[in-house]
Amino acid sequence: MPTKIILDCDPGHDDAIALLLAHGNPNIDLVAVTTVVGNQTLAKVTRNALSVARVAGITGVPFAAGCARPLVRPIETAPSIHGESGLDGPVLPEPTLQLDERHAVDLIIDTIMAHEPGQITLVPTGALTNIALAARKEPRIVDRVKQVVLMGGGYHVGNWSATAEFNIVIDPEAAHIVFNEKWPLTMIGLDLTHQALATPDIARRIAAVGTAPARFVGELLAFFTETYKDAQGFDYPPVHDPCAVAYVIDPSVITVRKAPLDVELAGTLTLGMTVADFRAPAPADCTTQVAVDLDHEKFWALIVDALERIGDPPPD
Ligand SMILES: [Ca+2]
Repeated sequence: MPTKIILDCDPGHDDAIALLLAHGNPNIDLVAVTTVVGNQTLAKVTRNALSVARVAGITGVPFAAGCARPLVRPIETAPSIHGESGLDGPVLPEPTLQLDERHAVDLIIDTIMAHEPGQITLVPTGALTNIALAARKEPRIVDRVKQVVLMGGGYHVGNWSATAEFNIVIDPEAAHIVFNEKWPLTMIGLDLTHQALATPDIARRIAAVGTAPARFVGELLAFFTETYKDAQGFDYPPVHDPCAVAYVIDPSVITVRKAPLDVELAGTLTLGMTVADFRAPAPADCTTQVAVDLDHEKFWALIVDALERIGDPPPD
């Protein structure tokens, strides 16, 4: 049985690849896609999600727009990494899917409540604004989801400040809510995703797939490579978000370690830092774990496999 997931995202180059992986992998049943302000404004990331849906030939999946600003803080976007559109590089096709009329928070709640407990996995790859509001609006979802596998945070390094990662620090209050609910939560943080580098060999393997979606990914990676070089000093870009989807597909791709987690809200130097308590052993009631090691070959093989399965979607 494939795992049912809701992808809550802010496309975003790596979000787009996460969406393609979720669509193209047979172990995933993508039941909803929701968007949140982050890499760019809500309007831009929502349009980007729908454009990626068209590229990948995704139909029959509800897409809903969510929160247009963080809970407390002003909007902070990431054009230095993702460009003015949020998905610069390839030509973005005009969307053909209609947005679901519901707010993302309601689509998330409705989807979880319409399924038996333990059926839905939440995969947030942006700020946690929608997920936090969903947990507050309908607290019963916390017991009903199977698990939360999120891209965000890190236990020894930041990228938007010395100590904090972008998805967490742009809405730390939302992250605090999500990290403190008692659902099983896996933090796929920078410690892990900085191992998911798109090297030239990876780009060649993706190009060799030879389809329109693979060319689209190639163009995304080409842009992402340049901005990560200029803005963050990386030789090759870390492709964060699909790591969370890959863990849901095959947990053997990522080694995890159980540890209590929390989000710093009061620090002057550490706002938005995700703090992992590695004093062993983790308490028996600990529901959180962090990603430690990536099987790079297995991870990229999943991406290439998904692109091969997607093939060239028929024109709509
Ligand atoms: Ca993202």
